[in-house]
Amino acid sequence: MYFSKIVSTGAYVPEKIVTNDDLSKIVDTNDEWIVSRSGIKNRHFSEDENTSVLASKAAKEILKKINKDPKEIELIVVATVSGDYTTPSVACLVQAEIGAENALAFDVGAACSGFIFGLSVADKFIKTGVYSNAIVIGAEVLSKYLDFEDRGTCVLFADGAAGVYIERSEKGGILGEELGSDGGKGMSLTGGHSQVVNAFNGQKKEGKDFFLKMDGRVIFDFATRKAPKSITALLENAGITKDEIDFVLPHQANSRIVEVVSRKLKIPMDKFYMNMHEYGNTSSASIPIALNEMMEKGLIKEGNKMVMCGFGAGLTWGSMLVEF
Ligand code: 4VN
Repeated sequence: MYFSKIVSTGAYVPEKIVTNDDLSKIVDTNDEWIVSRSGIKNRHFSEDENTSVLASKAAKEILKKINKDPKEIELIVVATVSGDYTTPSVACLVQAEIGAENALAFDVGAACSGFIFGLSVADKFIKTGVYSNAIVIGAEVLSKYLDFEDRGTCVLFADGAAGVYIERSEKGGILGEELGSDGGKGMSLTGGHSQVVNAFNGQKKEGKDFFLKMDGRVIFDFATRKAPKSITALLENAGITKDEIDFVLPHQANSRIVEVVSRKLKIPMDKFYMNMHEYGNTSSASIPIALNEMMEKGLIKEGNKMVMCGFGAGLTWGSMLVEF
């Protein structure tokens, strides 16, 4: 059995920054409300770049750093719930755009846990010796699913893409994971419903089910219960204590949720990395955008141990222990 080591990262967010004040001009909200409830100040919204464009730009960033011929990439996994098309997948569009013609390419859809689920799948291909490297990207253009008449959700979500290049290694890298799903609560965070309308069933398209809709209370309770449980189980299974963890990188949904998770785990807030104030909640992209930022700031040193933890729509959750 092999391990998958995170060798490099890359990110791309659309240029346009939308502030809380910008939003308060079109929805009944204000900066104080958004910051105090979520920690979010700014977010990036795409003007004309779809999800595969963001993902391809992130992939090119990654390739530039590792100085590798794209033809040598063996696997591309894109985590997304906001692909340009139902088909082709975003991963296939990225493959063509970056010229990774020898790579297997497919998408994984698990919303806010998507990057962790995608990394888990790629890790299995590497662990079992099928492939020796992979690019895993989280990419979303959620702005196209936002209902700007729903002030509870449209201020939270945003657009962006980022990812990692992982490679076969004899030790280190991904050391453990704890993933799960609770479909029973799935209807508390929905979006992009495709209704069964055809020429023979007499149905007409109606309703707002295309838009992202969230029962914030249910998701908040789920996240603050599940994330600490999942991280505790992950560390127990790996035989590692909390003190040995250098960083916790949570899904960047809401700073208040992260504070509760920190308190419950008794892991101090200064080990948790947060950047939702600049990017909002970019679902699958939130963890890799933050990871790339940590890398670029030089915060992560050789041998450091990190727990990444995604949680959200599905409902789904996933924690992963990584040694750099
Ligand atoms: C994980 C979480 C969230 C989320 C849930 C609730 C929430 C984000 C509810 C209360 C509200 C402020 C906002 Cl924990 C979303 C996802 C989806 O990525 C995943 N914000 N809030 C208030 O009124 O205080």
